[in-house]
Amino acid sequence: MSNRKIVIDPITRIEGHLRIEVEIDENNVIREAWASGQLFRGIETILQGRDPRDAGLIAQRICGVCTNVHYRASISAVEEAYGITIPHNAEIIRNLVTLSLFVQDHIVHYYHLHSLDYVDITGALNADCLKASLEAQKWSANPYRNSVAHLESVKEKLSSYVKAGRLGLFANGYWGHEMYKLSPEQNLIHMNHYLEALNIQRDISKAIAIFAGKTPHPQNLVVGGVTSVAEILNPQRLNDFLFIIKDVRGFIERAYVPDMMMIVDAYRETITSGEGRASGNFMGCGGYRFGKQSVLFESGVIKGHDFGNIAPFDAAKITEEASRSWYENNEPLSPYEGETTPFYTDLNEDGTLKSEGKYSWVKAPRYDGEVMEVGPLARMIIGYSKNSPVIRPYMERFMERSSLELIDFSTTIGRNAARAVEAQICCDYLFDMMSDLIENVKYFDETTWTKYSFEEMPHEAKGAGIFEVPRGVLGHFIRIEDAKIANYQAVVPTTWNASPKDSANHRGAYEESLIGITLSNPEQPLEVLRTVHSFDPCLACAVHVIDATGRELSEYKLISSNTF
Ligand code: NFE
Ligand code: MG
Repeated sequence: MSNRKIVIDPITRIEGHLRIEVEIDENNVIREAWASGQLFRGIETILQGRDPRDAGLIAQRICGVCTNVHYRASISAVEEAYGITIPHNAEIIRNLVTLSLFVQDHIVHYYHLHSLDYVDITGALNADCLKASLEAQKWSANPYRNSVAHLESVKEKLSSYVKAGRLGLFANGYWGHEMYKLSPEQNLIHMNHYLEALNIQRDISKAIAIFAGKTPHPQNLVVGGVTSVAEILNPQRLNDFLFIIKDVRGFIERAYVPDMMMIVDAYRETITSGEGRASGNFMGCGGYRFGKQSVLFESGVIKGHDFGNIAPFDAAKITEEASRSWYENNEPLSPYEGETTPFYTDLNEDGTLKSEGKYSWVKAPRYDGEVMEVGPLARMIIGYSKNSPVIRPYMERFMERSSLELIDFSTTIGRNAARAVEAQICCDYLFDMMSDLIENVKYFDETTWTKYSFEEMPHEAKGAGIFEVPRGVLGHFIRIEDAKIANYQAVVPTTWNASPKDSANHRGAYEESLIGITLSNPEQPLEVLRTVHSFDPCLACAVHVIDATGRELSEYKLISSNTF
């Protein structure tokens, strides 16, 4: 039998529109893969010709999830172009908001977008609640909301959905698939936390809104600083923030991390076999200062899992190319010179992607010509390998309790484990950052904005705002001419990970991670979903602009209707 193609379109439980095609051999092993962003949108073209001070508010509309980070990266790019240094208070406020977003994003990703790839909700209906309560105590000394009565109420709620045929967002799962490995009790524990996580993510949004005014799409950043002036002078508001974060910390310690340990244990075989490992190239730009000289994330570049050999990160080595993407100009370009001119080419006659030609609205960012994986996994690996006093203790604790080696994290499950560890770190360090803010405001300085005069700023300038954000390294690059935005490019985490191939035919990280995976049932390609989901895709961020004429540029097709 010859190779067969499987098309999953759309991949759901992500942000935006992603199509995955894989080619499997006669043993159902994936031999080739194509990741395709299916929507042309982006904001970069809309920004041209505008006042640089307005870029942030527009750029944050790139996404509905990580809105804050586009806002921040954009404002920072303008600040760099103008040579403006923001006050320490402003930096801390920005960090409190961004890192709260990390925590919220990671929790939503794991429970609401990804856990059902491992948790069979129908399995939970057969759980013995007393046994489930005892099971949870194996994974945590103090499991989150774990009374038998509470677990009974969760089970009853789930049963009522099923009995009434109201599966709603739980419909169309591959329930009963042979690759679901949790016991009924473990499934129930997870479903309990799935429901609790809905409250937790709402609460973090409230915390973010204390400083950001609102979320998504905050309102508190301006070129030069932040507008959260009343908040930093009001102990009640600072306390409100900490109270929420304290609850969230409890959830991470007593639910999220223990649940991840349980998943590692139940799916250990897939870790040992290296399922979902990409090229082993990792990139981090580092950042998030606190205290006098500490930093949350380390920067660096690792190639081919060579953890002992970390090159310094240099943003000047970033290019984007479109040789396999639906844009004109195939040359690798610096983001300052980047172009966003659509050039759509057809699909094959059977509706599949062109194996050799252009096949995605996502461009291909490369570092020194090489593919890089970015995100929590990259950050944890770089931090651990560079002996970061922040990252290393958390990683060591997780590794010891789960019997994982560093290389094991470079897998589908490990990518999720790294994200859980990172959520814990970000949450814990919010307390240190708040102390830093209080000390600074109390003893040194109350400033939240660096005064500048727009008229006196250079009319020609360029700058970049480069940050670690929930899914990896984000860069906004602005070129200003005549005091207006001449060119604007956002090189986004999902653009790195979901990138198509390049002119040298190097696969993007999603594609590479899929090669070699065996599908136990090609009709229900659960293994593909798991691995792609483990990156936490956000295609809304990754793609570019609407056609100025409103012309339909891509057709939206549901080829496999039983995906979820
Ligand atoms: Ni739309 Fe994002 C993050 C950015 S995307 S979510 O994190 O930037 O990759
Ligand atoms: Mg871009």
